[in-house]
Amino acid sequence: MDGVAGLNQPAIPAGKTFVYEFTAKRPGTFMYHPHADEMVQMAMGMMGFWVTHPKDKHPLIDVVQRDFCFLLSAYDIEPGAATPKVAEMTDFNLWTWNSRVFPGIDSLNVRLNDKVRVRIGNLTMTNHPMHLHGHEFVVTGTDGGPTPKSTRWHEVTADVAVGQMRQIEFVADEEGDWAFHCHKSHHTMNAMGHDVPTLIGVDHTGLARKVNKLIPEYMVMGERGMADMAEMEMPIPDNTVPMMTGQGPFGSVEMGGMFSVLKVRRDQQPGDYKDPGWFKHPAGTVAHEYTGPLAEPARFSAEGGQSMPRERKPATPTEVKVRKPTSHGAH
Ligand SMILES: [Cu+2]
Repeated sequence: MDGVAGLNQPAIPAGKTFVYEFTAKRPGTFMYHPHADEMVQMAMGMMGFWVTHPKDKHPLIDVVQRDFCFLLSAYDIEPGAATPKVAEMTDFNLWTWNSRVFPGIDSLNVRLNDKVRVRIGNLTMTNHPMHLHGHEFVVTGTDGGPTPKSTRWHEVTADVAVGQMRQIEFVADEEGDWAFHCHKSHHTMNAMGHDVPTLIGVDHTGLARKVNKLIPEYMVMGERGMADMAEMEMPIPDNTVPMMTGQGPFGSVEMGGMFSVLKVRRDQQPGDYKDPGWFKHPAGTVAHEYTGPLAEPARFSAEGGQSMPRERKPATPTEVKVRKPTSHGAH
């Protein structure tokens, strides 16, 4: 019944209901999605997660106090639109966990010294290196089921390839608010224009004001980078999330997409998944500004040199034609 329409079963016509019956033979984490008009249906978010728990104690499955599931999916939704574009192959603009993006996603709230399991299934069209701060974890399960103990080593990032599932486990033995996110930096951002010029280092003081007289609500990318956009919460169409946003205890978090927070608390009750609020950092544990003298950067004398000497030739005038990519239209 692990089927493809036409190959193993007739396709399910619109408005009909089909019955699938099978024996859940082994414990593990599984994903399901249609194999009919697949690209369109998955671009619209038709997919789900399935967890089979062992009936009895399993030698490779530890008891955990917290068990989280993340199904990774991606969408291409024009800012202001409500329907995903279904013909997209690689250039998605919303990277989601359980079809949610930061900050519209729950934090992972656990009790200090809980054993925590996170199951991550990837039904997007690219891989996602999932990264946890503050802890090291082991991969205890794959699509094939629980991994033998001899194959487990500690990591802080586990790549989850297309169509794969990875189950990670760790003991939450560090109190705090710990980032948990995909390590691809554009996957912790929400929809943005791709044709944004890089204006880092460009002084455009007064420019936005002048352009604003002609085009109200115009905004240039900040000279210090895109984070300016998060701080300013630029005007966006309805049904759109900001590219980067989220208000943390120390200011703008400047995140989006595949990002959440693991909150480890001493007084979180067993089985209580409620958000405990921000962590109260003990005195002396938060990074702070250094106001003492700054040393000159130490530079190695050969820095910027080459591993082999260049052939010294007089320069000849050469004409170079460079074609700059202008859009993502040619994927
Ligand atoms: Cu990612």
